[in-house]
Amino acid sequence: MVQAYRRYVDALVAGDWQRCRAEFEAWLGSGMELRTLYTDLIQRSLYEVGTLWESGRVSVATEHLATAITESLLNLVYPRLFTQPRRNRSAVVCCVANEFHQLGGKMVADLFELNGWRGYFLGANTPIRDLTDLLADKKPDVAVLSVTIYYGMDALLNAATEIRARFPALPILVGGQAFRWGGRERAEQITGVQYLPSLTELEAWMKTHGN
Ligand code: B12
Repeated sequence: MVQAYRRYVDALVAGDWQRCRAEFEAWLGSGMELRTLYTDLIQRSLYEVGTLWESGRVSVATEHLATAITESLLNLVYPRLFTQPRRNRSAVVCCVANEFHQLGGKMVADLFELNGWRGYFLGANTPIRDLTDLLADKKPDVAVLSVTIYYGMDALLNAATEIRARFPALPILVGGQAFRWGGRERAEQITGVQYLPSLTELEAWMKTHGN
């Protein structure tokens, strides 16, 4: 496992899509839970790439290539996502305004699908007005906001406040790396907002909300 992870990261940093794909498919074929694959391979490897980039050991271009490879690999998971019985529940998942880190939110939406929910994923940088209009249209059972950059926390709080004003009873889940630096208390002061630290807690939440 350790060696397989190392082979994968080396291939990722080398920009070698073929080797990444081979390693990824081996993990996928091993029957490993998707949540574990997402955290132990995908998340871990991108955090490592981030550290390499931050310390100047890989370029922005290398980081971009690693991210692009990762995004393409996530599509290989699709056949697995829609095999569960549908549960007549849905979630709208998005990254707040000016938030361009979208892989975490994508994983969250995938996990909803894997558990039989409809997981609408809006991607990066979603303006609040468009988000609330979409919520009015789709009428989901929960709105989910992801934030990575800590200076995006105000945008998240604004989005949650706007959603609460327009949809008083809609549960709002929030999460993402930005919460490492704080923000949970301020977010949970808004009625009906709950912070969840991980995909594990998210699956537990689904089980108590209609799963
Ligand atoms: C790829 C990347 C980018 C790409 C993103 C492209 C894309 N398509 O997503 C681009 C090039 C856009 C980018 C830009 C920037 N980035 Co960047 N980026 C990264 C990198 C390397 C990987 C991000 C990633 O996908 N991680 C993997 C995912 C799966 O992890 P995750 O987001 O944490 O999600 C998991 C959990 O948090 C959770 N989760 C997420 N949301 C939610 C919600 C709920 C409800 C729940 C339950 C769970 C949950 O689920 C996921 C699976 O477990 C990180 C390194 C890192 N540590 O992540 C830096 C990093 C996040 N970036 C960083 C920085 C500084 C920037 C820039 C400011 C750089 C710049 N000077 O321009 C800009 C900011 C752009 C913006 N306004 O958003 C810093 C942030 C530091 C900080 N203190 O905030 C990091 C940490 C790099 C570093 N080590 O310094 N980046």
